[in-house]
Amino acid sequence: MSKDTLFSAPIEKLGDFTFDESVAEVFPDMIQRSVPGYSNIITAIGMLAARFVSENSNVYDLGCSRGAGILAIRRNITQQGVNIIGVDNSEPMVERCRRHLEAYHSEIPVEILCEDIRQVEIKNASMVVLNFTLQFLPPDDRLALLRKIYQGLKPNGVLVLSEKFTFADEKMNELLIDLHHTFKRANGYSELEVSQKRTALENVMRTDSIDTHKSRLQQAGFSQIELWFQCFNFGSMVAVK
Ligand code: GEK
Repeated sequence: MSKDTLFSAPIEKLGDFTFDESVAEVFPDMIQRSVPGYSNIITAIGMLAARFVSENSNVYDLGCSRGAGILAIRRNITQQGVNIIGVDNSEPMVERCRRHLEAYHSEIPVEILCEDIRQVEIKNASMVVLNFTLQFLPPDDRLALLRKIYQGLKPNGVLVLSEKFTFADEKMNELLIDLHHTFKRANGYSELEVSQKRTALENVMRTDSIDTHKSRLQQAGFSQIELWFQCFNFGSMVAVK
């Protein structure tokens, strides 16, 4: 696995973070060392798929990156007639995702679309995954996407929404951010890497509070919503139609 050293040397003009070739190359290492609980969440996505995916339905992974969520889903479903659709608008990610999935044998059809998740049609879905993707959409576009997902889900279908959160209480917010940075340093990132990455993400990733997510999901139509996992300022929610 290629190691993420993208922010290890001082960068004079720190541009906005993008999912380009170099990020796609080191992505599995980057997300594993940067997102507390990432592998637990991927495992749980597989468990939720086993429960919620229904026969003859579609499963969507929106912002699928290199396909970790799709693999977990594919390994855990025995239901017949299921189609998995992965969507990502980064060409380098999509290319690697397709290659990665081809390396494992499965009878379950998977289609990887290189598209913007705001443009794809969601239909006949029993499960939709937004694993750390919604935070990269402009805030004004988030409700419309969730509405589209709600409309495309079948009754009893599930949405998994994982995000980095902000917290209303300033002291708590600082504490959880600080613990996240401690987590990154424990995983081998230097102070410089942590701070340069933070700056690069500033304009690209706008995080919401758990309350904002809950009320937005309600506005989109969901009535059963729960936070099922949290580690520091990262977490994952489930919403059932
Ligand atoms: C995982 N879910 O490994 N349309 C399509 N894709 C997008 C858009 C958009 N508008 N905006 C961002 N992306 C994955 C991890 S990473 C999370 C998801 C992170 C894509 C982007 O190209 C990237 O691959 C992904 O969303 C976010 O479980 O890097 O923190």
